[in-house]
Formats: sequence, C-alpha cells, structure tokens
Amino acid sequence: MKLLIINGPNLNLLGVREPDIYGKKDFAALEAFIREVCAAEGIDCELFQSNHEGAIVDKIQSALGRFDGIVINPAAYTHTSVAILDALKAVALPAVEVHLSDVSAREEFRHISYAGLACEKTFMGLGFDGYKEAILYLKRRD
Ligand code: CA2
Repeated sequence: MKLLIINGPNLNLLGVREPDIYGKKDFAALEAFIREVCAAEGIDCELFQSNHEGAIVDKIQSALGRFDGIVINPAAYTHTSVAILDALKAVALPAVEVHLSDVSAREEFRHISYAGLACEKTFMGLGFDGYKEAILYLKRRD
C-alpha cells in the first residue's frame, strides 16, 4: 500500500514556537516519525508539505491512481479551504485528518473543519501519534 501524507502551512516551523501547543520536536522529527511508522508497517509513503493552498490541491489531484489513501493535516486551511475539501471529494481516496493539537478545545474558529467533511476519521490532540493512528487506520481498512 502507498500513502500520501500532506502537511499544510506553517507546520514546517514546528518546534520553533508555541511548544506548549505543538510540542518541542521539529518538523524533521515529525517526518522521520512518519517514515518510521510506515516502514515498520511495510507501507510506502510520500510526504508533502506546502504553505500554499493551490499546491496542496494540485498534490491531492495528482494522488488519483497513485496512492491508496491520504493522511492530511491541512493546518490553518482546515478551517477555511473549500478547495481542499473539493479536491479530497474529487479524488475520493480514503482520507484521514490529523491535528497535533485538540482543535475542539481551542478558539471557536478552529472548531470547523472543511477538509474533515471528506475524511473518514479525524485524530486530534495526540501529537505525532495522531499520524500513526491515521496510518494504522488506513492500513486496517485496506
Ligand atoms: O493542531 C494542528 O495540527 C493544527 O492543524 C496546526 C495549525 C493550526 O492552524 C490548526 O488550527 C491546528 C498550525 C500549524 C503550525 O503552526 C505553528 C505556529 C507557530 C510555530 C510552529 C507551528
């Protein structure tokens, strides 16, 4: 199985600020964690991070026929992007939403998730382990 793992805007700054919310580990550590989980599970993966909504839409569109599922942390675009929602719906691959923090316990504007409407599951507030849960979920349902 091959999974596409997408991380949205500013996640590349992990570990730089707000360690109380997002933890102390940096983005390289997150990517290494995801690769380790996939390797241990015998899953091929491609990791993609962008600060640009259109680039994320392009990447989702390119996944059709190339991947068996998508794990996505759309970051701030979670709460604004109908374009990412539509792209996920268009490719209709099994998708799982991940958030490092528990967005349901934060500001009101973080409670809405457009991308989540096209996802089978959401894991939030688990830090890096949310990505592991998402990968394991997609493996189990395959
Ligand atoms: O909890 C999550 O994973 C989020 O998707 C992270 C986003 C936020 O906008 C979402 O509401 C929840 C923020 C991504 C990274 O933000 C940083 C900000 C400062 C320093 C480092 C990262």
